[in-house]
Amino acid sequence: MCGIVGIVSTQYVNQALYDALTVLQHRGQDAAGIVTFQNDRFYLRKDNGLVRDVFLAPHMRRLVGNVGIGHVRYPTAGSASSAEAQPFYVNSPYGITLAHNGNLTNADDLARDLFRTDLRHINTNSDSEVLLNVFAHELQKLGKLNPTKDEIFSAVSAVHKRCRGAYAVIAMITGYGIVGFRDPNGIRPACYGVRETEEGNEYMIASESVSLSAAGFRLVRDIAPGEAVYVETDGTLYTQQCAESSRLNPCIFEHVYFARPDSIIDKVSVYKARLRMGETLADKILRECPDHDIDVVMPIPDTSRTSALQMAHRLGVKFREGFIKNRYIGRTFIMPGQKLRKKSVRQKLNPIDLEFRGKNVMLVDDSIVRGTTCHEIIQMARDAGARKVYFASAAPPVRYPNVYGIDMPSPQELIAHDRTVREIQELIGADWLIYQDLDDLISCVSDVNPDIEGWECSVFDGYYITGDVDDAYLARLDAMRRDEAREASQVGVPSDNAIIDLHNDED
Ligand code: PIN
Repeated sequence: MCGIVGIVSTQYVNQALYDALTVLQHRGQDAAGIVTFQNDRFYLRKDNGLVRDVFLAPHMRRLVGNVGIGHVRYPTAGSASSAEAQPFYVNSPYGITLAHNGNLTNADDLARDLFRTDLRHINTNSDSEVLLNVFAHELQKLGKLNPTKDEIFSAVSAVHKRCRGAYAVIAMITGYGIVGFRDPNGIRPACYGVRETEEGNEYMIASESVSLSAAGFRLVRDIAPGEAVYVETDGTLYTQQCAESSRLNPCIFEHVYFARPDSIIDKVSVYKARLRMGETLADKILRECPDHDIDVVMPIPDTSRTSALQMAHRLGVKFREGFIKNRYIGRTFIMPGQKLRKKSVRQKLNPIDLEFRGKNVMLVDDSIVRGTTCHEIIQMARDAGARKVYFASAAPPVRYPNVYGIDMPSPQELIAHDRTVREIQELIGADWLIYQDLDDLISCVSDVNPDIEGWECSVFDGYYITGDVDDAYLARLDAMRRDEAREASQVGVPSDNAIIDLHNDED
């Protein structure tokens, strides 16, 4: 998962981009980058690390200009080195830089075509570099010295024709402006907003609305699936639908876990969706076990807090914070073995024993992926004196890999892959395990925006909306993820292939 932002302003954008990336930091802590331009030159700074570590004062001073884009990266399959930090740059035509969130499912074929037919060289394993070159090639084909908005939109149309998968993109065309677009299913989020100033309108395009509101931009709307938004350097904005056919099928996992609760995505409030997840879970508990003996509902911080709160309210039982999270924990390094995992969970979370002693506790998490942390947490609850430990997941069982930009472990590492709920309950050591039903989860995010035709739920149901994901593709992806995990564990690099660490590591 990654975060992207682009700004056209009446003043220098370096600080505003930095601030926006900080607000989007939860979407990726692995690498960060900003590129700006002034007087037909662009200025780029990118590296591995958190926003606060990548941009020091001297870097910021060099990022001059009123137009720029930025990126925070969480690595997806095939991208791990600092050479793959974004934005990517290609010098022809015009000088284009690009920031991408998502994953192209036909990147290998595209890379081959780019080399053989378009005579373009791809120097990394990143599908984002492929996407940039497709866009650049399609713009170059038009052969114009100065690109018009229509030519830029037609290059986006050509990208839609060639690229498959998920992509929310912001590209900057040096000297001209920025263009943001979303794939024809709108899988990954992107929205834009305006800030009216005396000098004229300023625009921001970003992954999540929270980065707009935090910087004083008013959310105008989400970019529609297949649509492009082009903002020229003088602040003139154009929009156009660039896909032949489009349907809005946003990723449901944004609401489960990735997005910040103070964001609104495709008109759906993430916070409200999480509240509803707590309600539907409570209703399921009451359906399945009307005489339950839950004394207290406890979130596993942080994401699940919203759902847990509402679940407790609906059940009419106490809500308590039983686990306190250490906000200052550093990165955990992969060292194979259960011992380390145990240590890292216990470093991150500490129980308040009093809240557990003699109680039947219902622990709530946003999702269960590998199941390793919940096993440890359940044991901690028992050690703290809980009588019974129940566990609820605000999301359904995660059973399938994600190919649209969420770095899930390989299927064999997913605890729910090929297992029943009772088997999982036993493995994690809970007295009772309850999962959200997929229909309920969908109901939590639906009914707000009639334009949403369906949800991208592949990690739960194994259905891949783009229609091009076959067993061979999944096997290749799996092999790549395993190789990366093996390499990472050999050299002892930070554990950025584990979804469990995504928010926990650095915040
Ligand atoms: C962590 C959110 N959340 C916790 C991410 C753990 C799965 N894990 C997904 C649960 S936070 S595991 O709230 O953002 O800090 O099943 O893979 O062990």
